[in-house]
Amino acid sequence: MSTPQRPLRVGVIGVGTMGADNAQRLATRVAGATLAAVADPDRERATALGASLTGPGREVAVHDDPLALVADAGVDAVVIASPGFVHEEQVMACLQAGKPVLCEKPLTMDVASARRVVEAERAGGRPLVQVGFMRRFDPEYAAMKQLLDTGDLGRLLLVHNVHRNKSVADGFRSEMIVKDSLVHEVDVCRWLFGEEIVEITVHSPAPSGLADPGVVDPQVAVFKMAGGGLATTEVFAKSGVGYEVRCEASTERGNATVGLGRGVLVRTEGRWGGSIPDDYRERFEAAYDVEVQAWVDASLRGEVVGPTAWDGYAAVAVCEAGLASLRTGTPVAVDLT
Ligand code: ISE
Repeated sequence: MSTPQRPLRVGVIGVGTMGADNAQRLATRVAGATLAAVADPDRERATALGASLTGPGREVAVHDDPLALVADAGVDAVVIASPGFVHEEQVMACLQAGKPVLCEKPLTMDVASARRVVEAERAGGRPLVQVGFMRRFDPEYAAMKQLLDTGDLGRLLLVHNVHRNKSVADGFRSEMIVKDSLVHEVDVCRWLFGEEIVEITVHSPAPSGLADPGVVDPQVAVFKMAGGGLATTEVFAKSGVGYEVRCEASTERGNATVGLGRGVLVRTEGRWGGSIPDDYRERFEAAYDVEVQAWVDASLRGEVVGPTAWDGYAAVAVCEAGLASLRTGTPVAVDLT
């Protein structure tokens, strides 16, 4: 009889919204893993989270230095949910320690640092990085990708995305709408087409009255794909409505849409509708579950699945070109050398 494998002992860096969500997920419902440690410069918050998730047979260590968590001999693999500007240092530490890492998007804040991560991983000789583009794991998106890949609908010609947040924190500038929100659709389009984005234009329509002063919200981005296809995305940070994420793919023999509605759709006299989630944790709960489970399973096998460091790098490069386009309103070529 073979001995059962020891669970993957995971450390979570960052105990904000996504970090706390993933720590909870790992402690309570991911098979083959256990939450071993949390880290945050805000020690009080990390301690409170660790204490709330400590249970019979589960001790959660608390670090205020994220690099100490990476070095902790009781941690086999790391989830990074800290702000983007510290990702490079933390991912590099994981690579150096030879520990698998699931890093929330964006991989890093600029092309040069994202490139350093790709090169360091290659130099190490084995893939260790998965980037947190969770839409790829959403059952609806995954089914659409599978359908497109069968070829039954012919070639993919156009993609139309809608990405609306009900609201975002104050201080969420125009640039963050590109780097933090639009970056998801950058990955979706590269993945659905199976091609790189070669040019991006970010249009600045008249801003909504709900937008903070000086913030371009909503924005409309147009991606030109390497094979000549086009994709449009409305990205709206303070729509005031709810969390709405849709994707429609137009092909030679029909079209496919995801994100039209969840749960029970009610039709009564003169009315049709359902509910809209408030934020991404609810809309993408299943996607996060599948994503983290897939990462744990792959880490235990010594593999990486899903979006790679290269995907993270390409997304950063497209967003950087997107920022240049946001400033000028003209198309900007994406350089992926
Ligand atoms: C946030 O960081 C996310 O990743 C959400 O999925 C996105 O909808 C939101 O705009 C971002 O700020």
